[in-house]
Amino acid sequence: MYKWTMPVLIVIACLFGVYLLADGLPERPKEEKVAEGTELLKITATNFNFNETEYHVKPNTPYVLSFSNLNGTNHGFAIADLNINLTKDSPKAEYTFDKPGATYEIHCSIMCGQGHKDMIAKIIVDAA
Ligand SMILES: [Cu+2]
Repeated sequence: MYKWTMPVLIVIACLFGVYLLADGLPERPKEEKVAEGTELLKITATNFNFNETEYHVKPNTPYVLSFSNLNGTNHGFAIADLNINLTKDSPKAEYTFDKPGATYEIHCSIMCGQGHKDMIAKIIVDAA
């Protein structure tokens, strides 16, 4: 065995460590921002629930609907009456709820497993 092998390996390992420290740190999660006058409605899904059973929104206010799966299998967030379907690949939509008092049914749009049919919620547009 060459006697310089170990020192060289140690130096390479150190350089790699420095590289990881400098470059490998995960980015801090960014606060989600929406334009002024626009509201953010965050929806998350787990097995087999949405984070709320009722989402209240203000009428005639632009909303950004932002959907994410927190854990479990892949889920979707669909508002059938509004033709909105949010998934991992298209997690955002903009919508202005213009009917005060209206209620929209939400269901999971991806066949996710045993609790799929119970993944239901509502969006309720508050009175003006
Ligand atoms: Cu599902």
